[in-house]
Amino acid sequence: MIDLYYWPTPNGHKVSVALEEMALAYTVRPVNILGGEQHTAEFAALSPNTRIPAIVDHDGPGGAAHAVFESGAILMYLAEKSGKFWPADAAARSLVMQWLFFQCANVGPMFGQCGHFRGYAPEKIDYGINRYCGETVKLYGVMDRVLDTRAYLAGADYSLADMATYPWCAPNIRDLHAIAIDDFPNVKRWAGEIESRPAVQRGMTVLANVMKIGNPDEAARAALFGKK
Ligand SMILES: N[C@@H](CCC(=O)N[C@@H](CS)C(=O)NCC(=O)O)C(=O)O
Repeated sequence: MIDLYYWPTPNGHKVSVALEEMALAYTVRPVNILGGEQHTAEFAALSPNTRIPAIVDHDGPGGAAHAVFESGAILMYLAEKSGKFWPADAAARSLVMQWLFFQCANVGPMFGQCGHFRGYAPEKIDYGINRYCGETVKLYGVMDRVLDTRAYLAGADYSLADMATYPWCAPNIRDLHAIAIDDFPNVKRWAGEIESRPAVQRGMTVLANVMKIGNPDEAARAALFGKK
């Protein structure tokens, strides 16, 4: 059994979607990041950067419990464990890794900061909005061009790269980032295909009732963005 330390955000959704896609049994352990639960010593022992998601696989390598933090590393661990979405062909696997790392190193950080400066910063700072939302639009262009040449980010098959990237391109997140999706028709087609997958629908709705995007109150703002 796998414990999923989670809150319903794009980085959390990457892992809930992957667990559903791979049909791995899991128990959700909510970590209310608006209430500061990510800052407990217990959680920091699992996730040293005190961010969700994290997992504990109670049947890990050698039968021992194994904790994993960082969503990209979690997806790779789960793919290896399940033998699903882990191409045997080295070139195909390399492509999946390239686009998974593209998500972790570019899409996540830039889209995250775009959302922060557009939706959460207490003052409107044009420099931050222009810098990060400009990068976000640029990254939509990169994805749109690659998706003009193939069905999914890493090739003809749906992969870990798509599981990692889609939650950051879901309709409510696009709204937060003020993305005009009709400007990116290939991303629009790709996102539509992914959101019709039953496992994606299940993964994207885990604890969906507990969090709405935007407008954190003062306590949540301190938990998320305060001095740590
Ligand atoms: N690079 C990390 C990023 C994780 C991350 O930023 N998680 C956010 C939620 S989407 C979080 O836990 N924020 C709480 C905080 O910063 O205190 C990953 O991909 O796992």
